[in-house]
Amino acid sequence: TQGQVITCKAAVAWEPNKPLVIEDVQVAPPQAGEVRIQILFTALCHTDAYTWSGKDPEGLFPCILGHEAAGIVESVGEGVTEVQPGDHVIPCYQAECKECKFCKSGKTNLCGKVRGATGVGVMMTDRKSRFSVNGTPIYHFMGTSTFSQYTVVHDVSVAKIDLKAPLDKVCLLGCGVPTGLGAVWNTAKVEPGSIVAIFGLGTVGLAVAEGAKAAGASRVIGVDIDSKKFDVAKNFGVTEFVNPKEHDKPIQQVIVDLTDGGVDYSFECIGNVSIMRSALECCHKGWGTSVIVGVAASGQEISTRPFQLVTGRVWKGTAFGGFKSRSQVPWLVEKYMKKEIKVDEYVTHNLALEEINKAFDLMHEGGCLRCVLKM
Ligand code: NAD
Ligand code: AHE
Ligand code: ZN
Repeated sequence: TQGQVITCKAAVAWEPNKPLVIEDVQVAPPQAGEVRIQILFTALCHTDAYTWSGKDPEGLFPCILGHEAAGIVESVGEGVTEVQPGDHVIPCYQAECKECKFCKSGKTNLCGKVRGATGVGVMMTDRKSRFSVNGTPIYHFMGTSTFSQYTVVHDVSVAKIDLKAPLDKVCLLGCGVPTGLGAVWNTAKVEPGSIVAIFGLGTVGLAVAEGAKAAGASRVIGVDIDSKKFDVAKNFGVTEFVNPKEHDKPIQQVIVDLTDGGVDYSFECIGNVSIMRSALECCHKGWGTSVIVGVAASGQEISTRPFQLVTGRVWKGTAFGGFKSRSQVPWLVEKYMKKEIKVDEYVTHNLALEEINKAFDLMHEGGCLRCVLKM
């Protein structure tokens, strides 16, 4: 198949909010600096639902969504040296070129090399898509488009992993689990003994809990409006629960009262700007730090009284938990293989690609953390 167009199945989002359609998609061969990957397993993340909803200012249609996956390199374009056909890989929506201003700064995991193309659904070299359906181009998404049996990505967006790692599990290391762990370890740098509050106990929030427990947090307060999340959250390190629906007071006040003045660290893992405010304001005066992880819709803005910051609270954000993707995803895979981090526990459902619309329904029903699709 090397050098040839591959026709395979992919779930195409033709329009916002309209059910995805399984189409025969033509996938062009990789050009210079590109890698064609056979995706074997992909999970769904809340961000896929967000872009599908039409509220993502970078959302373009028709497109192939998906960004949390694992697969095998099928072929590589000219000049690609770091991976070869047969390698097991995780596509990384946050690239790492190791050469750009961002990569060299040592201050961020963001990479500038291909971001200008991935934000507009095309590949760098010719600003075109490698996907089409009967001649109609289909946009890429986040530089990954994993809801396809074959995808083409930039070489700076591919992490090569251990051949022994089970791809149906480690696909989760493409987004949600690293994001939560890294928000704690890299962005907040939670110290032993800290009091932590987590808003939203989906996969990202539970990975924050797991990271906080590993960092030695003394109390991990989980906040969710879905009480079903509470039982499972205990297994990830959450020590106390608060359901905002059971309180009349603003939720930040409830948490301040529970913690003698506020938490050391809080994490917003929902994407709701009013909860982002609560998460900042439940932090302790003088030092409390709040990390925004959730992705909010186009047009939404955060606000608080500047006095909150003047009096020492700190507002931060994180993308992919601050992990450098190509360098650190293989390390996360090793940590999983050594049973130092959980992954299997986040997989609550397994379906086939053809059932992808059902998988999106499950996401909104609660009781579902990650649904892994077999391609
Ligand atoms: P999810 O849908 O599985 O989990 C969200 C949780 O929030 C659910 O348990 C839900 O019950 C709860 N919730 C909803 N509204 C609430 C409210 N008002 N108060 C309290 N709890 C509420 O989502 P996920 O896949 O875990 O992703 C979480 C967020 O993180 C999303 O916004 C996603 O887009 C974002 N995300 C960001 C990054 C990043 O790099 N920054 C990476 C992955 C995901
Ligand atoms: N296009 C969106 C931005 C969405 C966003 O913030 N994405 C996160 C990853 S979410 C993964 O589930 C991210 O990495 N952001 C940094 C980046 O470079 O995109 C919007 O709202 O505009
Ligand atoms: Zn994601």
